[in-house]
Amino acid sequence: MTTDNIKLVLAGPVGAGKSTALASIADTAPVSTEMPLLEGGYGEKTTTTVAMDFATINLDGEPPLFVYGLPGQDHFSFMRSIILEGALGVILLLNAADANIAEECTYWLDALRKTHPETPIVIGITHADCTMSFSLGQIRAVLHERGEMLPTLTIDARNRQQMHQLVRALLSEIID
Ligand SMILES: Nc1nc2c(ncn2[C@@H]2O[C@H](COP(=O)(O)OP(=O)(O)O)[C@@H](O)[C@H]2O)c(=O)[nH]1
Ligand SMILES: [Mg+2]
Repeated sequence: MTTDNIKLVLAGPVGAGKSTALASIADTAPVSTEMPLLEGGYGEKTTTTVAMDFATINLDGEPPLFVYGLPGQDHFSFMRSIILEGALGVILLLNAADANIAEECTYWLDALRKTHPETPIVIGITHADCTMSFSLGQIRAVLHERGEMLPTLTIDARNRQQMHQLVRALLSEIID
């Protein structure tokens, strides 16, 4: 496989940390389409991604990676297939502080697998520092049930090094 033009996609629900993750790893100023949330806020969040986020990243002097963030809201789900077109891998970010994290995991894997049954996916669990009630076992159970073996790491989307680790985990799945 050539490593030219590697397109990766960040997926996951509103508030998981997709836009933050992209800003953390970006080596070019991220392009973002943040707009005020229509119906009040979501926790402390008052804006959301309506079309996509985009940035390029450079790892270890390799050719740049092109990373696109999907909008999390259902309302903009029509954008997902457009952005996923040609993606070589997907990072699914899930929020550990969301009591429905297992359902979110199922929802997003269903949505991704419907159009991309074979595309490598890695899962990043954010906000683990915000909750005592999350355990990785919740995600492992979902994956086990589906028969999917997806690398799953706990990361902070604000942390560049941890995000690089997640991208590297995805690249090794792609190049496998
Ligand atoms: N405490 C904590 N905050 C995080 C973490 N990851 C992301 N955030 C914050 O979560 C908020 C929502 O992130 P955002 O990137 O807008 O989510 P998006 O809707 O998926 O794009 C931001 O305020 C981030 O700084 C994490 O691991 N821990
Ligand atoms: Mg966003």
